[in-house]
Amino acid sequence: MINTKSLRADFPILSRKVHGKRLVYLDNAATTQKPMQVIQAVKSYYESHNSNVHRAVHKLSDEATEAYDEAHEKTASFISAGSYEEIVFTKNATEAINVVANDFSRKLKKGDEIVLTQMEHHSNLVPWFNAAKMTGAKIKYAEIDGNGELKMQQLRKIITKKTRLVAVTHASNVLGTINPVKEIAEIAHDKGALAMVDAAQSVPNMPVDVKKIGCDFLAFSAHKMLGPTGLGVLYGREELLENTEPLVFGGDMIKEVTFENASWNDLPWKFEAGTPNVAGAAGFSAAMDYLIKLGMGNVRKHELQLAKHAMKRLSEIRGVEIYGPQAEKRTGVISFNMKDVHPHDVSSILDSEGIAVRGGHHCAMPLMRLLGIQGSVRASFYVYNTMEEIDALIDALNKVKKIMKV
Ligand code: 7TS
Repeated sequence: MINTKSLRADFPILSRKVHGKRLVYLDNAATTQKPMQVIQAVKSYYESHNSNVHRAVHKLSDEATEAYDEAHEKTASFISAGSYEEIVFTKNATEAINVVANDFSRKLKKGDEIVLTQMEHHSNLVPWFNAAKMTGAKIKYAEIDGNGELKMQQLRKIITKKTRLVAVTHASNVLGTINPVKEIAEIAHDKGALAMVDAAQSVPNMPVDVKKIGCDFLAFSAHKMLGPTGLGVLYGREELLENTEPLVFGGDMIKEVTFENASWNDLPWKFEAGTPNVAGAAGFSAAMDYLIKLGMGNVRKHELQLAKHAMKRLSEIRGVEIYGPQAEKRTGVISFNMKDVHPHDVSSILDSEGIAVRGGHHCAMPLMRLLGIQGSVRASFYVYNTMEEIDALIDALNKVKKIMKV
């Protein structure tokens, strides 16, 4: 089990005050806080090893290159990919999805179909709109039921011989719903389609094994799993990445350049044009080490405990409506609304109590429309959150009711 008491001491920001109150940080689905080990890794990189990678033959460049390449290898092992060649570092999960969508926008034909779900983040919607617009391909949606879970029967029906790709979130950033991505990848493959998983909300929160899932592509961000901002990951099966066009062109992604032409570097470097985020990679390695030490199974258990407690306590407040499935079927993400109070008002009052949650559409406007709401309040938990912090959230929500007279 996770011992939050000793673990919290690793996170300097958790001891700061907000509006004179102790910080209760419950906005982890947006980004997580960073432990000293990660901050130290970035600092030590700049203090002692800073150099460019994959070019000069001097000691510092060797060290920077080693740190950067090692981060790829660690990532491959973290999600059980075949090798570091299958791990592309991008700016964030959004860019990772765009690499794949860009390639599809060159290859799709009129009449081809892409299947998405109604619970996607804008990052796994808008790039596909662009691919569809460029090619005349059609987008279809797997629907969700009243519990915020995918209707698997309907999903099976809309994946056909015309489907080229099924792109689905592993866990919803609004509902918390964990989707059966292994089953979905199997259904896609049965029809000859590829399967892409948006794992921005799953790799940080539970054990994820790309081989077990059987997906073709998978995307996530370091900053949602204790790592630095500015670093994302695209996993792709080697033979698929070999046949995927780069999104960005320039230095370091080439093998040979003449005045007329260029050939691409080996995987994964052909996707990593320009000077990459080496310091971010050093920090990300430290973040993965931290999570490996905790054990991703324990991370999942801890979040489940918090989600159960939060759902029980939230449902005791009259006028609070929670969206999405029961705790066992979700990550530590809970979206809710308080009757007759705008989510921004709830978030503002919580902020004045030192409690950070997100209020709004959570970059999932179509899902909001489907739920018949403009937005929601979202509390999302991570390894350092405690039962007492959830109780503080509940006390503050009761205060909201008093202030708003509802
Ligand atoms: N996919 C999902 C499911 C997400 O939740 C997010 C970010 C992304 C993709 C994009 O990740 P990025 O690192 O490229 O930004 N979600 C959120 C959120 O829920 N609140 O802030 C960012």
